[in-house]
Amino acid sequence: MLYPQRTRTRDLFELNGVWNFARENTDATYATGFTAEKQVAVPSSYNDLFTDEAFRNWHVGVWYSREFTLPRMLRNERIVLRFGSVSYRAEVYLNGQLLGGHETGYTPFEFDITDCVKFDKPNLLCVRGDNTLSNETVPMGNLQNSPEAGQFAGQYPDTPFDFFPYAGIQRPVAIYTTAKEAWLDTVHVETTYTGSVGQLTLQCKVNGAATQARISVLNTDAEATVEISDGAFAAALEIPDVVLWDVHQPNLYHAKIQLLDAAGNLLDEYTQRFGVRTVKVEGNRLLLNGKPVYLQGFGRHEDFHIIGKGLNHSVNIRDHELLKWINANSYRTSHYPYSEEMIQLADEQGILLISEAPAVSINFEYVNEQTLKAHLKVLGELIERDRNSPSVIMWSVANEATSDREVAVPYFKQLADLVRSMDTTRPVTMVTCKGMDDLVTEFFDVMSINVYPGWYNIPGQVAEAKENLRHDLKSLYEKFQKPIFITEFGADTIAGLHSLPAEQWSEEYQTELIMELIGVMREMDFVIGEHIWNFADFRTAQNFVRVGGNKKGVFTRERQPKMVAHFLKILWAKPRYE
Ligand code: BDP
Repeated sequence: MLYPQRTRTRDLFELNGVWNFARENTDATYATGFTAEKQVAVPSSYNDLFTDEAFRNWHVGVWYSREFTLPRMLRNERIVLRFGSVSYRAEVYLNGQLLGGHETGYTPFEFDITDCVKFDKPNLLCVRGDNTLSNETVPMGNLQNSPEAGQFAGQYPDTPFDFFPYAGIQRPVAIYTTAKEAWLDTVHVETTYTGSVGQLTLQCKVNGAATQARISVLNTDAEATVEISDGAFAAALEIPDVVLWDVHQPNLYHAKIQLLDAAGNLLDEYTQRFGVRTVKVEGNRLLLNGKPVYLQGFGRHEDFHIIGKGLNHSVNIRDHELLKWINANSYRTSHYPYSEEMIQLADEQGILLISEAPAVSINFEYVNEQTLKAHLKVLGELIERDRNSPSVIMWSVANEATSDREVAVPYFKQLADLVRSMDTTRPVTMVTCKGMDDLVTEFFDVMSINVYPGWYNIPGQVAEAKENLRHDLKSLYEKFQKPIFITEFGADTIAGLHSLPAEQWSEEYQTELIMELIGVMREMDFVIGEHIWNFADFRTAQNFVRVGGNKKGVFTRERQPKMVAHFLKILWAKPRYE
């Protein structure tokens, strides 16, 4: 599915703004219109907008509605309604008619509404959202397990993961048009280079009557015209004197793709952005354009006051500003696909992303075939969505599954196989907390591990925590013989709490622990990256270990630095490999 854009042949407008909102708490029919309980913002999570606890923790059916009018000049166009994401599942009705649904939040979906849209009066759009999680959703939820039976069990709302289950229409809603005769459906870009010549391969799918495709890479001499057959075409182009995409020079190219009919008339035009770069794992190094790169940065969340996980360009800009300020070069989109707009910013600003499927805390006590089906589906949608983004350098298929159980083995093999069948240009990983007991590391290029010495184990004892980490890293490497990426480590810290000598929860403790553990990681040549948990403090479900959320942020939830940020800024100013 393409990201929507306005071109010579396509129109685009957003349906964001203020919509009507109601919880589904009667037997009334909502799909043909309903009495609003509240007004709601789109995009936004609905949970923190209102003052009533009942709205905040509401996770079953909710309804959104609004009207829109289409101008008559679009009468002869094909009209598409597109959602950036609705968590967790959506059903969409236009003028009372069911268009369809989508499951698994965090990925986009769209409907061709050409046949049911009206031009002589306003159109009524009603969307049912539902964030009920179960053992068959990814992520899982409502497992009703006892605290012993799984991670983060027994909290409210009942989620086995450590972030608030925000919900609603959290990303933009748009209408775009194409010509009815023909339109470009999908574009897959792959790039490499030989010497100073960049190589671009395009694989595209097309609908309708176009017979030829003309491709030109803007501001270069690269162009090609190819035949379309069976609704598809492929093209290979060369870019002389290529400027590679890199962290310090995130150079982007634009491939203009035009679909033509037999008489040479333009039917569709779309511009696909791309960067020329290669990424691979070789020995104990992650190579970007053939050069080793050490990942320094964070695990993160889409999370902010009031809007929850709603897209907000200002917050995104501030977050990337802070990443640049602190000299980070990368982050993981823990624990789900972030907005398309955020990935685009990373492409533009040269930030490396490990793009993660929304499979956090998969517990094999509860997994069945449906869980695997949902997991494969959303992983496929994520790869399809982000595959053309140069900033995405690695796929992470899951975070902290109970991957020490035999049943996890065939499950993760299928996930790794799916990724490799779709994309052979990026390494694949799975983030584990099972250490030496992990049974699925063999399927992945990099062993990504979450470790909490000095916090969940060996609390308050930095020297012992270091010794423990040193020992564990050595044993893991000896056993698995893979480069190790530390995807999480850190300490909850209340901004403004100080203590000398350092003790848990103080800014001094977070600083000392993080800086000392990094020292140990850097003793090991096989460690390819240090990602601190977390970039910023974030909201969680309620339980007795979280005081107003998770406080492991290096920045506060307001995006101001804690003490450790200043130390990291100095350390990270000097790249690990020259
Ligand atoms: C890990 C999880 C992460 C949590 C973190 C923590 O991957 O989602 O927020 O620990 O406990 O288990 O802070």
